[in-house]
Amino acid sequence: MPRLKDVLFKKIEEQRPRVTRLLKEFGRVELDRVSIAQAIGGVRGVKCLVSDISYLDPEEGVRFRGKTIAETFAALPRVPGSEYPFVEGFWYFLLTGEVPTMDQTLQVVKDFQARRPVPGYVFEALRAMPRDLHPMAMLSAAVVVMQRESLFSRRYNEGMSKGDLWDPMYEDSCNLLARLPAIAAFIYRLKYKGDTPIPSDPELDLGGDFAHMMGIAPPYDDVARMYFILHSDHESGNVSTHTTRLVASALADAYYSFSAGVNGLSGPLHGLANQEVLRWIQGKMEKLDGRIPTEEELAAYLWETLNSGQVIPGYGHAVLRRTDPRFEAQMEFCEKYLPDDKLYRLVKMLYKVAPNVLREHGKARNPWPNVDAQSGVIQWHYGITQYEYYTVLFAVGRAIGVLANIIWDRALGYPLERPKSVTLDMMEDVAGIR
Ligand code: FCX
Repeated sequence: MPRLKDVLFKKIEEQRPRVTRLLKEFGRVELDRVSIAQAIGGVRGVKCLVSDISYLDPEEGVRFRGKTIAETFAALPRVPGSEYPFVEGFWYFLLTGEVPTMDQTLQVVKDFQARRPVPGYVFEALRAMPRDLHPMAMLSAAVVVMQRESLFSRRYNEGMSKGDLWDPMYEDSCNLLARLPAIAAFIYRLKYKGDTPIPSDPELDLGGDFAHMMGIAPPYDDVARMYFILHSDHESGNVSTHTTRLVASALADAYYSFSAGVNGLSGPLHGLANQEVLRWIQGKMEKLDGRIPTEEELAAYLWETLNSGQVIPGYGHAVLRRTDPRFEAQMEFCEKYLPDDKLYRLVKMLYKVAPNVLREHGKARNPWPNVDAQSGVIQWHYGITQYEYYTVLFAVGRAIGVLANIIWDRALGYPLERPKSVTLDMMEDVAGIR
């Protein structure tokens, strides 16, 4: 049976001529134009990035390698006795675009198990950090500390040919991805459980081992699998993916690049929104002495937040124009496993009330919930009440997508990213007002 890396190399050889042809024969064909509003407005909607890992349709939501979330979950081999697929099989799928067989999946599981041990100095470095450091800062630091393990950097310094750079990028990415769950779980148990790490179980798959190292019983293993897959990729323009690819485009290795992506994810308008949702909801419940608010009280709280100039966390999206299917996938899980959970009931009520309030408010282009509106509720239910930790879970999932992207970036020889900037004077000249 060919190894994942061999299958990937075959795919790379198939894709390379497509890039060469597009560049050589059609390089001058226009994909898009850029307006002043787009240049000032965060490059919204400008088609200027390339990625085959996933695509985000405003109306339909994300497709991973052409498959919707439901199709992805249905197609991939499942962990025996579990309702969700192996994360390792999803990695195979994102990298190659092919759904792996169970045997191919188990081969990746074994490969990842062998790559799993985290160098001891990473844990020592984490232990030396102040315990009140935000867990995202800890994660970013732990990843960058591991940079000394980078094969990519070593082989680049030895004078490797450009066409082969994808190979050490693949090795670094697999090593990093295999180790991230242990690092994330270590941070959790260091910060919130009195420095009581639980060693990895070498027999378990990535999601199962993560739940084990967190010390949380099933079905949390399925929560981990679902959560990591759902958060993996959301096409390429979002801050964490774009940052990782941008840094890697300067031929920085996977450790430097992903650490930078983690820093981007830690913004409240991006990954930190899942922490903000819980903080916002808990804030309301505290004011009501733990009581669930009525719909009227919730609407008033939404207006209070909007009128004080803040955003409603977990609502709106830069690309999506409907309820995020990642929100719906988590809702399905909640309906099955925690339909009576108090917070879940509140999130459901928010889903009923918030879109109308946001529409009436009239600013957000998309009044519907995104992935972050729901994810904290599930974590809270299974005992992770330290909501500042939620974005770390997002980051472990996001690693799958961004690492797949930077392997392919090196494989297809995508160059250093370097868009052009203009001055305000120049824009006024173009607008004819100066
Ligand atoms: N609450 C209040 N105002 C909102 C809003 C919300 N949830 N969403 C958008 N708006 C406002 C914007 O702040 C903007 O106001 P401005 O004109 O005064 O600057 C206006 O509506 C137009 O913004 P819009 O074009 O709809 O959205 P953007 O592309 O600018 O921003 C984000 C998209 C996601 C940043 C925005 O909807 C937001 O701040 N949401 C809350 C934070 C959040 O949930 N982030 C997570 C998103 C995502 F899923 C992820 O990356 O994890």
